[in-house]
Amino acid sequence: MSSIPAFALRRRQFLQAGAACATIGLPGPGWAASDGLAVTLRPGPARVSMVGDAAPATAVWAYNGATPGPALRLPQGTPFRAAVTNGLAETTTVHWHGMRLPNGMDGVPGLTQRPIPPGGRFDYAFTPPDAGTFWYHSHDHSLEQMGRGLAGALVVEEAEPPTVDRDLLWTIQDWRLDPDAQIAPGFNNHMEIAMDGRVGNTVTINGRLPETLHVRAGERIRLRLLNAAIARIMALQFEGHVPVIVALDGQPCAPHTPADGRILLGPAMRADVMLDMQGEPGRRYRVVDAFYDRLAYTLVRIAYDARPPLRAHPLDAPLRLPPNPVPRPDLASAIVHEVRLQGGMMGGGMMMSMGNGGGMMGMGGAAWAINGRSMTGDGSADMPPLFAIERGRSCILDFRNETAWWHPMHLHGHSFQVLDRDGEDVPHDEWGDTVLVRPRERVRVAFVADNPGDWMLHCHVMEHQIGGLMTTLRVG
Ligand SMILES: [Cu+2]
Repeated sequence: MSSIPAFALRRRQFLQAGAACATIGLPGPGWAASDGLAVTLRPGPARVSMVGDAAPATAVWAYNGATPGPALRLPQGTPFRAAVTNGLAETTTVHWHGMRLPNGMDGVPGLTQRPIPPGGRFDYAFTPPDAGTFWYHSHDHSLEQMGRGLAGALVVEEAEPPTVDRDLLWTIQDWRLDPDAQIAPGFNNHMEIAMDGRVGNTVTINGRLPETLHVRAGERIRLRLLNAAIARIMALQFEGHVPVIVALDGQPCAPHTPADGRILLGPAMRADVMLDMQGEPGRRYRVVDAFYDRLAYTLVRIAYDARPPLRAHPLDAPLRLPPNPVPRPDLASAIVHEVRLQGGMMGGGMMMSMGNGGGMMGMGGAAWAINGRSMTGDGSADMPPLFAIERGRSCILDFRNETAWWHPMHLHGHSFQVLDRDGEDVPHDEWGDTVLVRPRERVRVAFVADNPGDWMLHCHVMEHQIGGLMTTLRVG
C-alpha cells in the first residue's frame, strides 16, 4: 500500500461549505420542505479537480458531474424521488444505503430490479422513515463504479434537529491515483481481493484534498462523517478535542465518547459526532486517521481563528437525537442464524480452508464465502437465500469471522441493534446497517424482519463482496 498523500498543491478552503455539491436537479424557488425532494441523477464520465488546481483534472465516473454526487437533503417522512438516467457505457443501479425502503427500490441488479442499460432510465421513489446520515452509491459493477466515484450523501433531517452552530458533512473517499492524478488501473486484483482490498493513496473530503477547517472557539459543530471508501477502514482521532458520537449509520445512540478516542469507520459506515470547539483561539489541531499500523496520516487540520470564544461554556443544549421509528427486536423470541465469514489469504500466501476439505476450490474459485457458499460479483437471483425469516419475526445474526481480515457487514432494508462482541455487551444502544467485524471476532446483531423481500447481506469492502462474501436473506 502506498503512503499518503502524493500531492502538495494549492488548495482551497472548501470545507466551510459543509459539502461541495452540484445543484443540478435540486429543488428551486417555490419548493416547500413538505414536498420532499425530487432529483435527477445522471451517472456518467466526468473530469474533476480533486487534488488541486495545479494538477491535471481527474477522470472519474460521477453523478451529475461531481464526486461525491450532490449531497441530497430532505425532511424525515417526506417523499423522495430520483430519476436516474444512465450516462455510462455499461449498466448501473443506485442503492440507497441504510434506507428502510420497499424492496423494489433497493437498487440491486438481478435481485430487485433490472440493471439500467446505457441511455436507460429508472425512477426510484420512497419515503425515508428515519432521520439520519445515509448515502447512495452504485450497486452494479460496484467495485469499479464506486472506485471511480459513483457515491454521494443522503441526509434526512429531523423535524426538530439538535441545536448546533453548524451542521457539516464530510464524505470521505479513498483513491488510488497515479502521478498524473488519474485513477490507477488494476481493479479486480486477485491478491487484493483475498486481502484487504483496494486501499488507495489519496483521501479526499467532499471530493477534494482536505483543506483546513476553520472554526471559532466555543462553537458546536455537528459533523456527519461518511466513509465512502471501497476498502479503507478509518480510525479518526481529533487531537485536543472530545468528539461525542450521537448516531451511527444514521441511527441515534446514547451520546458517548469513543472508548479509545478513535472513531472507527469501516467502508459504508457513518457517524454523527458533536464537536464542542474547546481549543485555544489561534491554535491548530490535527485530525488523524490512525487505523493502519505505521501508516497514520493527518486527514485534515482544524484552525481556530484568533477571536475570543463564542460562548464562555459549551452550549447547554441536549446532545441526544430524537429517536427513529425502528422496531426493537424481542431477543427472547428471536430466531438465531449463524453467519460464518470464511476465506481470504492467510499467512504464507495460503487460502483459508473451508473446513469441508474444499478450500478455494470448494468456493468455485471464489476467495470468500458465507457458510460455505460464495455469491460473487454484484449478486444474482439464482442463488437461494441463506435463510428465510417469517415477516415480523425478530432475528439475531450471529456473525463469526473465521478469517484474518476485517469485514464491514451490511444488511439491506433494515437497521439492526448491535448486541455483543465476543460475548461482551455493546453499550450505548448502538444500531446500524453495517457492522465492522474484527478478525476472528464474533458479533451478534438483532433486528425485526419487518420489510418483505430478498435482501442483500454482504461485506462492504468491495473486493470482498465481489469475491464471494455476499448472500441474501428472504423476509416474507
Ligand atoms: Cu470484507
